[in-house]
Amino acid sequence: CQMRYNSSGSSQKEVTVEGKKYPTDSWMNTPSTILSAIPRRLHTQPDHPLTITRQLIESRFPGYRTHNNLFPIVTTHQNFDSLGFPQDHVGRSKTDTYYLNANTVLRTHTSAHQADTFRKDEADGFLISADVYRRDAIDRSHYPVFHQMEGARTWDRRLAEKQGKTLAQLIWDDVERIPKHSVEVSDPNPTIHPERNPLQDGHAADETEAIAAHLKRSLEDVVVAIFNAAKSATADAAASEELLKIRWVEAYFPFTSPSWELEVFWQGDWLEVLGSGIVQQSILNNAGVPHRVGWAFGLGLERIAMLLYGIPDIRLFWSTDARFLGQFSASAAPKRFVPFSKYPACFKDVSFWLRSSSSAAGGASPPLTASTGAGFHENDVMEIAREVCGDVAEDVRLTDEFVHPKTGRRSMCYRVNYRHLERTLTNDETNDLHERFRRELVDKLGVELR
Ligand code: FA5
Ligand code: MG
Repeated sequence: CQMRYNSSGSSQKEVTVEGKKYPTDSWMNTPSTILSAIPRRLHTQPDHPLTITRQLIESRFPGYRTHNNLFPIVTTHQNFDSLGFPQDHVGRSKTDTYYLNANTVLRTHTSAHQADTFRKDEADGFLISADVYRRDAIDRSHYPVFHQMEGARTWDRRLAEKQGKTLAQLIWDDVERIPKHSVEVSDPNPTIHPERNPLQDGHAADETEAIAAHLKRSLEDVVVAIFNAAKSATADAAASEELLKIRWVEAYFPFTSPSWELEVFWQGDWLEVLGSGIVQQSILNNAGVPHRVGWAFGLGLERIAMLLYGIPDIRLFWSTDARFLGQFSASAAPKRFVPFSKYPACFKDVSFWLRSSSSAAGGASPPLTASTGAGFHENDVMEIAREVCGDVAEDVRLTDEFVHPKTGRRSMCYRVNYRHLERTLTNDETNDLHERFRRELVDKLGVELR
């Protein structure tokens, strides 16, 4: 593992990505390690588990147009404004998003292409699969580069008129065409809730109910298909008896209302696999298709692939080790992933004092949050861990935090779980990584080690 953090990136005047030049400014916060993921295009590599998963999902949406080669560098307009993100939304912050300059980001979600696709492509349905980039936590289901599939289905109101049906009737007819399943789904909340999950102006309740039914049935069909494929991938009869448990929960997105997330019970806990909802009419109106109304979803392809194959750690998708890649084939039925033995983990703690902030002395201390103290944000700790340790950092978590009663200074303790996916780390290697991690925390964040 090499030190590749390039803090002088921000003083470079421009950056070139696949032949395209982008001017950089004080917003530039994208390390070269992240840029180097762009050419990988895992979701289009033959026989890669993400490609196979994508194709399996695509096969559940016949007639939807697919887009798999959209470039990841987009404008803040595409990523945020076109979707109605307010100016002060946390998603826009440098702590959460990789910027090249004030107007240019690595897309944080495939929704960045929604408006353009509605405008360009008057298809009833489309699916966009792509790599997305986020400054985020480090653990076995989160990675700073991952893959999403965006799906959308809209109906032309004029078609209902032509057929002499109401829009709701037209949509319910389409709901009937989706394959039925017998899995019990928990969905305790009303489709529309006046405060928490409101109906949009100009949408009738019966239309929204029909669109919601189409959305939910379509996505349940995907999860059931994946689960059935996963079941037949398992030789172990006991494991294949496992029941699929799924639930819908209310959600919020600036670009849909009402909105829902779908969760799947996985390894003893609920795993969120997608966000979805009724497309904000303003997006369709601005895209020149005001006569259309419909739904959209965004799902995490890694999360689905982990369910399908039993892949235990999201870092594995980036492996070029034949012991990983050799286990997947698009031309054969999926087989459950067999880990090539688990190498030992090594936990190490680092404790430090934050730079004292002006508000820290006296005054009430803010509660435990990711962002606390003078400009401190947990995602910066995560990024330093990634930059110093690469994929050897399996998990980084806050284990302790307190405020000194007299000085008001805040102390944090993080625990890093070091584990190589392909071999055993030596003690010297781990100690060396941890020492470099500690030094970088001091250099980059100005913390004081304890
Ligand atoms: C979104 O990104 C919305 N754009 C989804 C959407 C689209 C909503 C269209 C409505 C309409 P969210 O941030 O929850 O939402 O991410 C969607 C999915 O991506 C998650 O459910 C999860 O499966 C996956 N995901 C999110 N963060 C990570 C990560 N760091 N690593 C791996 N997968 C992730
Ligand atoms: Mg979410």
